[in-house]
Amino acid sequence: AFLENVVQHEKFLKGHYNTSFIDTTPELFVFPKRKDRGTKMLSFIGETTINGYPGLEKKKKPVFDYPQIPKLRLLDSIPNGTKQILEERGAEGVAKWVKEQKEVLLTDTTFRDAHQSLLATRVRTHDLKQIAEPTSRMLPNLFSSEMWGGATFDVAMRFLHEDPWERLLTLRKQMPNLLLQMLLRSSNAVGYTNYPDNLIKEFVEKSAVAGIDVFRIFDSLNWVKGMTLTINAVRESGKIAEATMCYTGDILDPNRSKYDLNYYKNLAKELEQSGAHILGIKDMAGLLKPQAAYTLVSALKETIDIPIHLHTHDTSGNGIFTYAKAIEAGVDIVDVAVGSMAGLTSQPSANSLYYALEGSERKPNIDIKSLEKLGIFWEDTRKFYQGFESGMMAPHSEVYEHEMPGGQYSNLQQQAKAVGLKDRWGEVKKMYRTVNDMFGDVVKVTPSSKIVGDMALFMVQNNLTEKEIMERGASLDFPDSVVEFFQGYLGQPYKGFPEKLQKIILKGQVAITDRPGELLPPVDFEALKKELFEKLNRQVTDFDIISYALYPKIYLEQQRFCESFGDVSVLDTPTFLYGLRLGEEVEVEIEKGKTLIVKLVSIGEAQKDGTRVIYFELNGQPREVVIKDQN
Ligand code: 3PY
Ligand code: ZN
Repeated sequence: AFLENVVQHEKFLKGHYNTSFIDTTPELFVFPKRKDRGTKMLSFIGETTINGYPGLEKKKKPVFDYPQIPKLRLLDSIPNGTKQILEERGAEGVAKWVKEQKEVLLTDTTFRDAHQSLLATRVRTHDLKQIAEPTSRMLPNLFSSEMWGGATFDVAMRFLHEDPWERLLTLRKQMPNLLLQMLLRSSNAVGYTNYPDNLIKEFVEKSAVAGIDVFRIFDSLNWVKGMTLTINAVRESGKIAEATMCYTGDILDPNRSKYDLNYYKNLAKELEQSGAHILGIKDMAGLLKPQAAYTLVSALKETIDIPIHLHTHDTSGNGIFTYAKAIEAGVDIVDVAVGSMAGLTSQPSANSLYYALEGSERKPNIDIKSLEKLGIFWEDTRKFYQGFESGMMAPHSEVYEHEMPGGQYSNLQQQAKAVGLKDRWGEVKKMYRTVNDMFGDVVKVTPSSKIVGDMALFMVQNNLTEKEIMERGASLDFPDSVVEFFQGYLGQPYKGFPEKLQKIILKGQVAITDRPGELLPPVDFEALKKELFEKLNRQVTDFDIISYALYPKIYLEQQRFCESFGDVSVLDTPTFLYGLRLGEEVEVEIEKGKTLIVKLVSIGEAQKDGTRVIYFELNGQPREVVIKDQN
């Protein structure tokens, strides 16, 4: 093992060694633990079989149809796409190419926002990688695939027990022809809080290296000052900076004059001047009504020269109508999802848009039969995650009232359930809007939307009204996120904070008005590397260090989870979420060419200490694990 460590060491490989190499390289003496992958995996399957999966109602494992992967002629090479345009012409070249296209271009959000919005972000890499290459072969004319960022980063570690970087690297290989796009919360990266500047730069640089081509950058308060550093970092990486403004309010409503047409025109101009290659309009809740879309896009087309990329959610059911009007006004790219993962809180359906534009010269250049085939795969795959559906069954025009982002709807619902407010969800939604108004009508998108959500939960849970907050707020302990927001740690809202409420919440603490990233001490990556190495007893990659810097607790928990249960990303999703039925047998490919056959033989009676023995067969050999029954 020692020799192996030496010859595999990066310094050794680069020839950077001399007589002190062994003395000064302590990691050479760290040997991998003998791992019994089989036992770890059986422990996880046993655990899930007996205790269920966190956040899912425990029930008998349903029988699922296995999702059909479209049959393709794999001998043909993958057709070229926008990725090759970026490689040949650079970011500016892509922007120019976009403007030259007559038809509307499409971004497919199925791999990110669609499931973030419908299934609480739970879709696993295991499923994505079944369909990534077919997607890139069947939809080579997409502008991009949005497949990373937003909530996927922390959910991957926290709930799916996988490495988000692995997902990116895997999909990058399988989709070599498409621009891969991520959602980046600017100075909040893929988290819920501001990070130091050097961490943001490092995150962008490494995401670009790992495969991201288009960075949709937004600030949760539309604060341009919070975006310029990120835009510059993306430009320096040679990738596409899609600087984005979040749409809130209603430009058609004279009573909502805070965010009027001029507000958006000025913002767009500022973002263009800040170096955006593309302007994003992020209608995260689906509030942009059709006529407003026409007015907004027409005005922006006259204001800026860069292409415009529109994102909406179909919550109200008006998504296709909104897109049709935006397309009429000249929008260049719109976000859609594959039919069976579209609609409601997700993006409008690519399939429906295709038919809606029949007869128009801007009809997208996309193969509808391919979309339908991919839809069949997703229809079955979605069923695996049924327990995470929000329960919304029909278009929900209430969204124009509560204004909750599509990506937040199912998550806040889970949060409400977790604090015992499942039956008061209606009140939570109403309170969400009340809090918005109390906060001075703020842009609500992660993380500002989370703060509005936290406050709404806090008020419903404690049966508090707006009046009570204003009258006896001094005696209340507000959620930390709310306090930090009013301290200015997410940046500055347009037209400032409501002063009276700010005083009540801060209770004499000072608020900052500078950019938070400037005030935070820079991350010492070398020190973190050392710290992690000591904690984990293994070599750590640059990706590990970033994950740890962004989410220290969750990252370490995930590492501990791996020590106990191994790499569970290899399990099929029904087994991952529900375990096994008695007598059921599954094949698990633990690495290329190496498959384990796992069968659940029987479950022992509960012992006095609450444990049960679970009897398996692993490749035909009897094996048992002991699991504590938490029921
Ligand atoms: C995110 O930031 O994750 C969002 O999807 C916001 O809409
Ligand atoms: Zn969205």
